[in-house]
Amino acid sequence: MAAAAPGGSVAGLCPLLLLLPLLPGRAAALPGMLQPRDTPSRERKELGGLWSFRADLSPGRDAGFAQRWYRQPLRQTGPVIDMPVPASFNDMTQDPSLENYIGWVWYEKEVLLPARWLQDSPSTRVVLRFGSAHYYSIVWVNGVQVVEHEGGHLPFEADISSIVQGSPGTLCRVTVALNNTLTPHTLPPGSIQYMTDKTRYPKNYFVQNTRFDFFNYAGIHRPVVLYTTPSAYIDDITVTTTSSEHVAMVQYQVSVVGSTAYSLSLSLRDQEGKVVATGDGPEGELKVLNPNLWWPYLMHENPGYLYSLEVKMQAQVEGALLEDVYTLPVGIRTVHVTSTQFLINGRPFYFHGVNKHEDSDIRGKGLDWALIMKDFNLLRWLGANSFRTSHYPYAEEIMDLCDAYGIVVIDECPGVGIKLPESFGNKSLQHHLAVMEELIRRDKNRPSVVMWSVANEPASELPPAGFYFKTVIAHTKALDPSRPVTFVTEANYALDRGAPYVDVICVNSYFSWYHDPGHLEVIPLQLTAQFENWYKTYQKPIIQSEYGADSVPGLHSDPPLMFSEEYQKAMLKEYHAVFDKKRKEYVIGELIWNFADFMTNQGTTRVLGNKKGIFTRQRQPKAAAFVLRERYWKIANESSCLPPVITSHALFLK
Ligand code: BDP
Repeated sequence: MAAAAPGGSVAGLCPLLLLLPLLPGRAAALPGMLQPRDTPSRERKELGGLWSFRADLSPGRDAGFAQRWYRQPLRQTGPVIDMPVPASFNDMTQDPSLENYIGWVWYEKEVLLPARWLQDSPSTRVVLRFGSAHYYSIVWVNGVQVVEHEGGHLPFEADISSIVQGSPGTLCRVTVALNNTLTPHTLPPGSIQYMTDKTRYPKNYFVQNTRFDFFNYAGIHRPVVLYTTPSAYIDDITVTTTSSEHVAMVQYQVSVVGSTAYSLSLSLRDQEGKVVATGDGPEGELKVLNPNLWWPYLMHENPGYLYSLEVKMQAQVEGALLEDVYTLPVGIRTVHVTSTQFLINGRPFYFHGVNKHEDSDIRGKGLDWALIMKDFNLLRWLGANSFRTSHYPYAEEIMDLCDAYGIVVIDECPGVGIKLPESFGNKSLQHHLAVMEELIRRDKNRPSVVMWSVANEPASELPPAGFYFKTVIAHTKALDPSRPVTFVTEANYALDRGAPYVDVICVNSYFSWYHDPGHLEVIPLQLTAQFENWYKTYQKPIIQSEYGADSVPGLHSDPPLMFSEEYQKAMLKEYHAVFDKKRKEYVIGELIWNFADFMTNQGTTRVLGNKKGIFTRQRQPKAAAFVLRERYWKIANESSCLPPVITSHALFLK
């Protein structure tokens, strides 16, 4: 959304980026990325709290590398400030240059590890894991580089055993260099623009242009943990489920690293702790009689039913017997798409939900439990059964709650703002494929995830978009044949080159807002035509994946004028009337833009951010929230497979 400033020129090569090491091409198969859990064989230590922080303010932003800040405690390299983790750094001080900082920042934490983690060497493995950091990360432990990772929103980790076990009793120093520079080939893409007109800009002046509509927060956004496993360990587990009337099958695959002489045993427990099926070996099938299916919120009186799959590995390593245990929550459910319906467990599912952002005051995109809980309580108050992770993967902690509460998720990768022709080239494509691999590796076992979204509003009418999306979608389906795949489009139905490859058409439109602003009366005609055109062309079910209007809370006007709460309400009602006709045919969902107001770049159409929330950024309802609440509960009552009418959301609050 950031416009190119006049008088500027896009630099061919940006000095900031010369510092970004090039990662090797995609590995054949990624190692596992199981969520760290405490189990009888594994321990965790959270590294949250205050870290030392230093933005590299040198002209080339490269002093940290030139002076090797990772070789010593950061405070010895120059002035540091305390920085909370997890959190974005941008809003943490009163300094506008940190708010808008682009380039390398440095984080550091010193931590003492439990002696038993270090003494059990070589049978204990110590791993350092980041839930996410924006965007390019290089990590050192005690001055030794252990990992680098490209991209925010997804986890990465490093085995640091050999470094920490060499010096027990000493502090373990974790140093992170993070760069939030975006290029046409990162996801999301962006570009650095140097302003060379000396009469208008100071020397070396540049801005980062992005084509997405949220503030580009940066920092260590999700928990950093140290955890242990035995040196032979369960590396990955993949689970898929099928079910017929009284029997379900849970197919599993387990990979082990560190030994070839191992045995695996599996037991699946229900919520009472009763073992309902057992298995052994690295792959197989568990048979569950009369299964408790995983149902979406409001579709069943006990939504989000999760079994626990306990996987036990025993391995011989150099004469010693090592045991590793990992417990994975498993929901049994199926997903199918027909030309007019989205079926979960064979029943039509209608998405009545929201689009969200990871965004809040002060914390930016940093994980915050209080905010997470408030948001889930608001979602359930609203009667929302689903959301899209617009426009990037959300924290694992959020996804856990979707699994547990039965909130259905369209899981979107950070493919937002793919607009420039150069962002459709091979380099971008390879990175996009790698990001899909990382996303699927992380979320493949989650019952709440019913569909992958590979992008939001790309320039899908451009000629290279056809091959690009054909490839990304085919790759996604090859990695996970069990889920439908989509991307979210705003292109004209007749010009879109990616739509032939999706399973569900997800379309965004802002009639009476960006188009014909102020003219609510055009909505019935234009929205009906939108649906009919798409359906006629593709015969695929359609989700209205975004629609909305900004409203400034407390601004009133009758008749409704743009930006008033009344206008947002009136726009909703016009859209809803059309949805109600078309959901009898092939429209399978409506996701409001947006759940809550959120911060964006500054611009002439943004008043301290995007105000299309039905809740304020502080999570207070606007008038539109009550309209949606009434509607969502009504739809839930009509479509519920429960015998009694659902009258209270309290019934469903676990
Ligand atoms: C849509 C984008 C979304 C924006 C929204 C808006 O997908 O990210 O925030 O427009 O402008 O096109 O409010």
